[in-house]
Amino acid sequence: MPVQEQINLTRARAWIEESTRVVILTGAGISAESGIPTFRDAMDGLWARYSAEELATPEAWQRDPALVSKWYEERRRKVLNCAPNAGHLAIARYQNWAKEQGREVIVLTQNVDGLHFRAAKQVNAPEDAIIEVHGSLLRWRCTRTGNETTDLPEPFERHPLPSKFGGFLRPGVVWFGEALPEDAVQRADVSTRNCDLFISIGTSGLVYPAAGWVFEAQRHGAKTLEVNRDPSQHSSEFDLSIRGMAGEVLPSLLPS
Ligand code: BJW
Repeated sequence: MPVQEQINLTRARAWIEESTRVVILTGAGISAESGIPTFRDAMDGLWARYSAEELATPEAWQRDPALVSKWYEERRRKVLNCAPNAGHLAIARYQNWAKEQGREVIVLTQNVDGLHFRAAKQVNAPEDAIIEVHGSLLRWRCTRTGNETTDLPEPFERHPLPSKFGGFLRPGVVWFGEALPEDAVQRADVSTRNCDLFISIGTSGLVYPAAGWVFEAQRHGAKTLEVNRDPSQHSSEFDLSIRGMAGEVLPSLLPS
């Protein structure tokens, strides 16, 4: 490992060791090593002519609900066949370690794949400290009543699926232009304002409000650390930026 990277890692470890209230914001990069394409990776196969930004909108659903339902159902099945990787597990073990020491580590994830929860289950880590700010691919919502369900046919026999409440089932994710869940935003606001260390992992920093939380933490005096494979939108504004794959960096960075 280059000397500068070694120095950064040592400094980051010291910050983590001394921090008692930590917020971790994760993005698609943390799930890449589980085999899940990141949001801004080019799509393949039948989907190559679409862009994810185009499909993840209420307008796309209005225009062609069958197409959008099919895309999310494929992604849902893929996720169910993937497993948490070393990065998810390192975070879950760190949450356990922190809990034993009376420290707080909150995970705000933009991912809709449920892998942080599965990692937490695997190592008995606290699940109430994981907040899915963009919803979940695994829960689908009735367009008429807002009722959510995880009880879904395998595979879907129609697209979109009619819900038993008279509407159709749409994925329980947050599309562009939609509000994030109110309780998630509230927990994100409180935890970012009160943390002493904010760690961003595997996110391009392009999508708000999540991309702005690091600045909120900074304004309130937190140190900020980024772990990302490539430079992100805001890399230069973090106090420290570590370049690398989450599944390789996190097990050696986080205590367990
Ligand atoms: C690795 C790695 C490895 C790879 N290891 N790293 C302020 C300014 C400008 C615009 C706005 C603003 N506020 C709001 C907006 C509008 C909009 C927005 O942000 N637009 C921007 C594009 C400019 N935001 C919204 O619309 C939000 N809603 C909102 O603000 O509502 C207001 C409102 C209030 C009241 C009433 C009504 C409305 C909603 C945003 C929802 C985002 N949803 C999506 C789709 C979810 C469902 C789905 O998955 O299909 O969430 S978009 C997409 O982007 C997805 C992701 O969670 C999100 C972030 O992407 P992420 O995770 O960063 O992935 P990538 O692919 O971009 O990056 C991966 C990174 O990992 C890369 O950097 C790689 O290098 C790295 N990497 N492998 C480590 N192994």
